[in-house]
Amino acid sequence: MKKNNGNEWMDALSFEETEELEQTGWLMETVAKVVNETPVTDIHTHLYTPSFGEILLWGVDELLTYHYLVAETMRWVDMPYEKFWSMSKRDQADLVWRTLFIEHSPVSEACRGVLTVLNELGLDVASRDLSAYRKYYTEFKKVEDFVDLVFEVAKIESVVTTNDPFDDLERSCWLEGRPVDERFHAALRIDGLLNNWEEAVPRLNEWGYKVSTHFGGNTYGEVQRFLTDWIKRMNAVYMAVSLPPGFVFPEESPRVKIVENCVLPVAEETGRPFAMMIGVKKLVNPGLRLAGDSVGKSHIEVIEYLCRQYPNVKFMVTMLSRENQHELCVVARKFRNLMIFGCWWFLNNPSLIDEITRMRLELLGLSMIPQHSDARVLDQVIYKWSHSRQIIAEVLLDKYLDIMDAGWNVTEDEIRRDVECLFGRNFWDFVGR
Ligand code: RAT
Ligand code: ZN
Repeated sequence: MKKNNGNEWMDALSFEETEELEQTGWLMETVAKVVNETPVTDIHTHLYTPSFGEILLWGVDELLTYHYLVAETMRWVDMPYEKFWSMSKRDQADLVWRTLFIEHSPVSEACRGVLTVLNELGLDVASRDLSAYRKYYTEFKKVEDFVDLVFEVAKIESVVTTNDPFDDLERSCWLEGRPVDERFHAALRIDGLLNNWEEAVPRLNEWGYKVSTHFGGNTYGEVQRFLTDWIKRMNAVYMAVSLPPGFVFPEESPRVKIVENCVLPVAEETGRPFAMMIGVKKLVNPGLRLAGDSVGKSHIEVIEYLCRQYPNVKFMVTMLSRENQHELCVVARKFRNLMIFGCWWFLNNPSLIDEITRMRLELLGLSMIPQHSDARVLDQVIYKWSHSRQIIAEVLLDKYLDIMDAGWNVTEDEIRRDVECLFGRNFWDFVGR
């Protein structure tokens, strides 16, 4: 075997081998290019349309106090949780920066994410100069300008936000009828109804929906009215809930009664999918607040049951535990009213995105939604998408190479079509828009 010395080694290859090599090079370049340029619809975020004001988070202090990083910081510092929460945001950010970036190398995915954001925004990451990063953000006079920049850098076309009528801050924004940027689409989040019925009841009554804790009178009809009112008010593209690992259906519980008698009928009637995000164990460590949730394995039979019993309802599902991923792909093969999406939360790490995306492509081909960002801070869409695009490109390339080995050829237009499906069309077709 000759050494790679100029083009000498290519001379040693047969015509077929040279052609194959060229084809592989073309494919690598084209897949990377298409995956990097195709605009994304980010189907699950915690962002808000800019007119909602301060609840749309952005900037380096918000990046540093992301709850993923708070959890990592608290492993190193010997500080009561309450003391941390009593600190100002800036002091919290300083502590995270010192602990995770200066005293240790920032190798975790959430740390790396901060670096990617700063780097893609053109800041000098090597300088480690937190005050320079803070200064950069003060130069944006209007959040709208930063939104435009982030959408451009991340190549995002639109985002779906998580909108909770039980959250007083955002509720008032909706009731005031603040204008919604057309790139921001709402998803009606209904954890408040399904996971906390006892507390939801007095609030619903206060808002004019006559419901009772034990489902007397026209409670189901009134909850349906609440859901349809808010779907209309938000022009919501789907309804969503996060659920514990123990979620089962059917069952004698307020949650299941509401799903069965209110959510599913409204989903069917409005054509809006019901998105279930299953597997979160809330507050296993309450001191950590938002950072205190964990993961558990969930029951796949629930998805089989719901998809079979309610063929006219569209379900979007993501599961939090790695152990559920294979069976979830298999169920998606059985039901076209099921769209699986994203590598959620603790799964949004390169090694797992790689594994899950491969598995999905192998079992479902292109009929799935490979990723969402879950961004809580606007800037995060930059890193979440740049990291995911890189992996999706690698996995897709492998899959195209495999079919090329079998004699198939793909064109650039076909690659573009495929990536467009993954990055937006599958979602919009599924929700029927
Ligand atoms: O990923 C997260 O930030 C979690 O805290 C949750 O928000 C989760 O994504 C959810 O939507 O419940
Ligand atoms: Zn989320």
